[in-house]
Amino acid sequence: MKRPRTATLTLTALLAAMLTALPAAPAGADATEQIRNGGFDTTTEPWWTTSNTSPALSDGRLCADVPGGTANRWDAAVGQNDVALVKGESYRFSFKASGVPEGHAVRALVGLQTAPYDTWFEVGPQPGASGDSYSYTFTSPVDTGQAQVAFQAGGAADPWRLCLDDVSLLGGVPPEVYRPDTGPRVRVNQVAYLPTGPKNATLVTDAATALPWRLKDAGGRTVAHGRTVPRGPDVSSGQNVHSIDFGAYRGHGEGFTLVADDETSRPFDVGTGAYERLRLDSLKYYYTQRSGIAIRDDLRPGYGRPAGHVGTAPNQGDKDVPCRPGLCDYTLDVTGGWYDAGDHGKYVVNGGISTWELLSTYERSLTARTAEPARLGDGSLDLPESGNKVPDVLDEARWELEFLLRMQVPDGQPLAGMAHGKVHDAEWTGLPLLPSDDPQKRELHAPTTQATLNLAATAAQAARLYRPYDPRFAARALTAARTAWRAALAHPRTYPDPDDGTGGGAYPDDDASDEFYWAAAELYLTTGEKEFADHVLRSPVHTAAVFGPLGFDWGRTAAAGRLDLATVPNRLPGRDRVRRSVISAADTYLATAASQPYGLPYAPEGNVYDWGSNAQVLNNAHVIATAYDLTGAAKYRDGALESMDYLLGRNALNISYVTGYGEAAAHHQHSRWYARELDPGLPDPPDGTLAGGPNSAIQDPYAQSRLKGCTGQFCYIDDIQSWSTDETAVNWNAALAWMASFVADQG
Ligand code: 9MR
Repeated sequence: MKRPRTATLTLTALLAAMLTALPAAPAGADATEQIRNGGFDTTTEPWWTTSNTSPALSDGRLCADVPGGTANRWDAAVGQNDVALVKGESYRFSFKASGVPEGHAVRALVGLQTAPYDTWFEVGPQPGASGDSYSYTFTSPVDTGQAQVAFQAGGAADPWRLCLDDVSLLGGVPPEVYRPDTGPRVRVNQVAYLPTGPKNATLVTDAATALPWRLKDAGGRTVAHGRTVPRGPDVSSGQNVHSIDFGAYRGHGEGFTLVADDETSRPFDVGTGAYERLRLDSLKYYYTQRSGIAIRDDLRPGYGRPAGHVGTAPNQGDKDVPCRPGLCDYTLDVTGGWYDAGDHGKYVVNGGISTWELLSTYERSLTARTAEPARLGDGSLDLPESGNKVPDVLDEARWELEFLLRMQVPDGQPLAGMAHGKVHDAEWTGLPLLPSDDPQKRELHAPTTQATLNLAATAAQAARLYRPYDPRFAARALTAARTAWRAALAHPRTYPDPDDGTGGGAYPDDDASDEFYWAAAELYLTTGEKEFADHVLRSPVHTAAVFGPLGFDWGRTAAAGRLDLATVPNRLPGRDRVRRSVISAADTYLATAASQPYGLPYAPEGNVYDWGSNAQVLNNAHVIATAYDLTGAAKYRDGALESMDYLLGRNALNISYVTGYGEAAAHHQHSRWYARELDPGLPDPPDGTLAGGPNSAIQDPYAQSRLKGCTGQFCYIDDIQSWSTDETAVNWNAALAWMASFVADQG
């Protein structure tokens, strides 16, 4: 029988509770148990199991023999339905669990008991044989009487036994106050400073006056010293901070630390090697994001997996994909490309900017004074295509380009020449889920002007870059780009539906003028034709301020056109003004960085960090770095280098946002297949994976349960459930790859 709730917390009481509660504080007097018979003293009723197991009473516990050989976590489960949740109320979810043999993770969740099975809270502990106790607090994002508490245990090759006891969901508890472990108060780039580059750090302290600092080498010897500069309260973190400049030190080596205010920083190198590695790792990331091809374990040890979405059961495959009902009556082969992020969707819009930034990483190596194209050459990325005499970064980008070309509406069909916006699952799928295990129906979504122009821009850019290696592909790309351009002109306002977000992201955008500008710029740079120059020159975007505080992104693409007009050789009338606009944007970003005690060229309005802020920081740094490529002025090089410090540990959370780089680095990014946090048989994200980063809007329930009221930089949590702060995505890694390559070139 369901027990009634005894009291409702008022909002004021909730807020008071939030301010005073400590982790693991005892439940308040009005806390109410929502689970019926969580103790299993005499019966397992009303708990259910999937039909491949049955609930057995054993020593006052519920035990289930989980069969081996099922595909998904939910293929073998124990649960209880009809649990009531109140929106905004906090719950303590606790249970005891044991697993024999050990080593199996159980997915414990609170979610909707019917389709589409929304998950509001989930964890993936690995219980030991003698039993472990677990306790979590979360806040319900919904009002419902149809919640389910479930323990999913499927997906293992061999059978195992799961036992549960003391399952409890206590409502009306004070929300847990989450305090991130931020380690030592001296914040440094945990990876490396360049010997000839700037070296800055940030100290969190209440001290109002300057303090001494010491730089120590690996042997503990002081190699430099000085005094901090008090900076007062920092808006981006809410902390009181000092800055430390140890740029006068010109030695190199590993294992340095910085000591100030009785705190010792995490260790770091002074050297360039880490950036050579990061340049390659950030690009190698794309191979394991590939769809439509088996990932070879010999090329990426620990990451081998079957091809995703090629039509092998349970996949429905991307070979013959229909449109959403009523949209079209053809099917397309849209195999290949990269999975966008932690989901299995493939999006032309986000694929476009990602491809552009990878191609630009390569294109910069052809034009920038500090670059060497050989660093990105054939064999650099350990790809299946390595050895084909084509630079590996072009091989990787081509995997996506071929997919983008497949998304074009065929001749003879309505909207011929436009590009479908995206292909993804009909419904959102759960985690973890290998691409090859996704059973969902795949669907093409409506063609859009923006997608069409993403195709035009990247295919035009590809046409000039692949010409020396594969003239036929280059010609095919240019033809597709021209076709797309004409189709976009014919349908200039066919925008994506902002509500089309079931089973995949919406990528909403109600302005295509930036995409028109970008595509015209790329077509002009490749062909030199007057039609495209005219479009660029007549576009209001050409003279508009396109480098805002949030930088450029999938929805703000004008910067891509502007940067290429500034850097790729061309004869556009008034090109000098174009270059000056990049340099003056870089000056603004430098001023922003100088005003920030953490040194980042990012100060969003109202301190509202945007979704994917880490990539926005990187893209602002990309503009500063481009000003260096254009002018050779050291201040731009230094500003771009200093931006990396923030990403690699000089931040309020003392975390490196790049997996495998730095002593405390993000490694739980939201992904359906780098999901070690939920399934020990799966890997963490590969080294060189960037996390999305602080996002003030914290849209996911997990982040909401921990971070409500967070300030700027603190709106981030490294947990696989936090899809709004901690996802991986192809556009974000492209920003990292471009910058890592720039930094490596400064060695
Ligand atoms: O990166 C996107 C961010 O700018 C948007 O605000 C957000 C909501 O529309 O979507 C992000 O993109 C996600 C996409 O919709 C689906 N795949 C994962 C992407 C990264 O989180």
